[in-house]
Amino acid sequence: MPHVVALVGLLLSAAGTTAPRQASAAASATPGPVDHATLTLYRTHCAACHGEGRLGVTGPALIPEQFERAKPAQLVTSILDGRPATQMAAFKDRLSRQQAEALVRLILTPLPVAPSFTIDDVKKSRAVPPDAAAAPAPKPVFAADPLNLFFVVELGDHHVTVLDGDKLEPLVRQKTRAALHGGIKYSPDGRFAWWVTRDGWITRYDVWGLKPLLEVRVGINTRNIAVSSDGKVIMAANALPRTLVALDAATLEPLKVIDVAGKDGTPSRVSAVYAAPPRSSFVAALKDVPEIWELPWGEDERAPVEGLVHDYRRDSGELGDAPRERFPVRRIGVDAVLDDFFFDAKYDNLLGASRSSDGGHVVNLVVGRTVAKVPLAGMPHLGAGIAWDRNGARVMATPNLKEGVISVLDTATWTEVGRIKTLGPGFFLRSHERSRYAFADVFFGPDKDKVHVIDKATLEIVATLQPAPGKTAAHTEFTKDGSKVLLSIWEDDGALVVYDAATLKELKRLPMKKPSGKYNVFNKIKFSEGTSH
Ligand code: DHE
Repeated sequence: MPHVVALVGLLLSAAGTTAPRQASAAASATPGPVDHATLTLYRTHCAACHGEGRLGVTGPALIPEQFERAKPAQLVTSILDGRPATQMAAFKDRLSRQQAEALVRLILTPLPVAPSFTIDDVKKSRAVPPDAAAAPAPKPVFAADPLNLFFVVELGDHHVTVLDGDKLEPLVRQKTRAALHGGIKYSPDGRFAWWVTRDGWITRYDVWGLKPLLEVRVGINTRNIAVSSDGKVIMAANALPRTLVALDAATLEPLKVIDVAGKDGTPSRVSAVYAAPPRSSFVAALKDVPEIWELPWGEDERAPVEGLVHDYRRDSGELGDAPRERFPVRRIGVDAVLDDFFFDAKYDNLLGASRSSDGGHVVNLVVGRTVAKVPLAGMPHLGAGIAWDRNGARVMATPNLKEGVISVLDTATWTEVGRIKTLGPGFFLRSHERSRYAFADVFFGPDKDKVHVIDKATLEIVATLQPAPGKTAAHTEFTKDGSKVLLSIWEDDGALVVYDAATLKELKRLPMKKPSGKYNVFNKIKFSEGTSH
């Protein structure tokens, strides 16, 4: 890997020009100068798993972008004590606290040149995991309804548990790479699943065979993936490097790596990528420039996209005699950087959250411009928004990461029709077409062990569940028929609690290790209005 060698050179030269710092018992582990002794420690103890260039091998990349949310003291503890349920061993018998702090200073020092992950790197990473099936199973290896399976992510020890959604019993517990984040994505027929880790590893999984099939790495710090509604393409959104990566969904061969930069050339991280089935396109939220990108996924990019009122490329004369190009980028300029999107049912409009505190912006994808602004409080978590019909209007509701409030908006007028006060900020909201209730957690603050049950007609909180006092309770998902709700007790010694969705009576508790998200195959592939997509 030539770029890794180059990076080691840059890393060494950067360290060499920096004055070594006096070691002291009080030295902090915040970023700062790094000396050659620390680089030697890194090479001796870390490089085999984390790579000479700190870009990750079997262990994750050790660069600041990877640890934006971690405190230096936590990283020191990870080095000295190891990380439970990962391959990260405890180094306290080999390293002093000062040495661990020096290593954390190195880890938190940016690389002099932004690391790259090229299409060749993607290709080379493609591999068959050791526990993979030789081929997809010709029929389900279980008797359960394949469309009523749940894939439950257990963050505690990096597993995905597949549950029979009728009996609510585990079928298999699949080991995954560390730090799986975001929803499990399914092929349109529910036959295959894909998931992605924060350090860019995508797994293709055989839902009938209950075995992994293939893996590929698409980046160093990946945000999420989306699957085209024909099931043929996966698009991955990266924060590092600043790229979108299109893959053949079946073979995980890279089709294209797209550098992401604004019209003026400013490189941008991608916040998230979404599939917009009626538009046959992917829509990407960019983190550093005020643009939204739309990329049609069809093979003949000059053919009109089905469902588009105007073919913007034909209208703008953009097509001309240009050669056919896969995944051409349509840039939609917006007034502010928008990340975290909610889409209306037809995917004509999206509501994007502006982090520059002027609330939500409604962008019409047909005409390609902002058509409304919505004064939303705090930091709405639009990706977790849900929709339903209320009093003859189509409404959507979004939880809020900063304030104890759920905003309810009319999606025709984009005006606020309700504001539900909760016990604190929350992460996730869930419902189902057949349920009168929506479930909202209170992820942050002292009431994190409570989950509100909201009547979708009156917008009132009709019950507050507290399945395990003192323990975080969050993220619900309904069974295919909407009759039961599964809720996580989000702790290492956690559980999945099953409730009757109408009576709210607890039916069952399945012990699990920090269960986070759970994804019902049917609800996901049918784009249920009560779940995120
Ligand atoms: Fe997530 C989904 C971004 C922190 C658990 N989160 C997503 C998605 C995005 C996102 C873009 C949609 C992915 C998809 O399914 O396609 N998450 C972010 C952030 O920007 C944020 C706030 C900061 C960050 O670290 O990136 C963040 N998320 C977290 C957590 O701290 C959570 C609670 C624990 C974790 O796993 O790191 C967390 N995010 C989740 C879960 C989903 C998710 C469980 C899937 C929700 C769903 O029901 O679809």
